[in-house]
Amino acid sequence: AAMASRVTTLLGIPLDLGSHTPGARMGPAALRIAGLAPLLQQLGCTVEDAGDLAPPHPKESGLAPEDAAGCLHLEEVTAWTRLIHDHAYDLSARGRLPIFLGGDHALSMGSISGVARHCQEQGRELAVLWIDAHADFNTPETTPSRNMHGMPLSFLTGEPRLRPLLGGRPLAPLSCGNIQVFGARSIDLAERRRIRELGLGCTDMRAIDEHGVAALLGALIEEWRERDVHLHVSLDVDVLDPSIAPGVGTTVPGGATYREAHLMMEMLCDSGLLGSLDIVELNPFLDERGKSARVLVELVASLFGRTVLDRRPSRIRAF
Ligand code: HAR
Ligand code: MN
Ligand code: MN
Ligand code: MN
Repeated sequence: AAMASRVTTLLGIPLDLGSHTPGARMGPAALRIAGLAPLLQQLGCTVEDAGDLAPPHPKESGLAPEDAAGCLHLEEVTAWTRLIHDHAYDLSARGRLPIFLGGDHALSMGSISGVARHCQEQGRELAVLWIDAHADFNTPETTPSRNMHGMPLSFLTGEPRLRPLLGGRPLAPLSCGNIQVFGARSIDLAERRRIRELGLGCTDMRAIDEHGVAALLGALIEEWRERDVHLHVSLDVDVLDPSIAPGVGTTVPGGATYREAHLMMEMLCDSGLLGSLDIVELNPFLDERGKSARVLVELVASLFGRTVLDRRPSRIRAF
């Protein structure tokens, strides 16, 4: 109900140069065709569709040459990051609940940095839940692929090698403790070491197998509620098992089931903390008859309040 009172803004980001396999640029169109806006409206949200951002002209990144060498399509991604940041900051300042429709995960450098800048100005703590098979915590130095969708969490935590991406805009870096990767099962060796040394929050699929979504996500939500954070959820389609979501360039076996993913969304809805959302990495070119786009839209329904029965608040376990 709290969410229904805020205007939800859809912003399409047809970016796929941060990834290896083209096609995610069609993600926003697929999510719209799968019925995202009408579904949110049915759930009581006021929805505004801001359309798609137009691809910007490439910009000089300002990265050191040895770092630039570690980044594919760097000038394009630089221009996108600045453009997305400006829109994310503006939407936040206008009190919207933005849903950033990707596009590959490199877009979160812009979306989250824009939201973070607004939160910093408001003195509001920002926490990020990164629901993903990957940790996306590489740097231009550690990346095995040079794909920038594998680096956003490094940028957002203030990695100096990537700092010039934002140009002269202020960066409000996130602390590693305010980020929680959830659902991980494919992490590079150097990335794993960085997670350990820098203390990035990370819940892998094994922990989810052993303890379940309810206990693990419940504990995170409890902490965030105590601190009344603005919660940004960054949902990477590849967290889902490829059997239910094949439409992604980087499938990894052993992903979240349909039930597990819905429970995540339902718990996040109940938390009342959601302030902004990315839906990323959907590649309609690789999908099977719209299957993955449809699953994503179903998940968003749960995140925005769809329930099976009327749940009486007293029956919802206190987080
Ligand atoms: N860790 C690998 C790399 O850096 C793969 C990253 C893939 N990222 C995504 N988004 N698909 O999560 O190249
Ligand atoms: Mn605000
Ligand atoms: Mn990702
Ligand atoms: Mn991923």
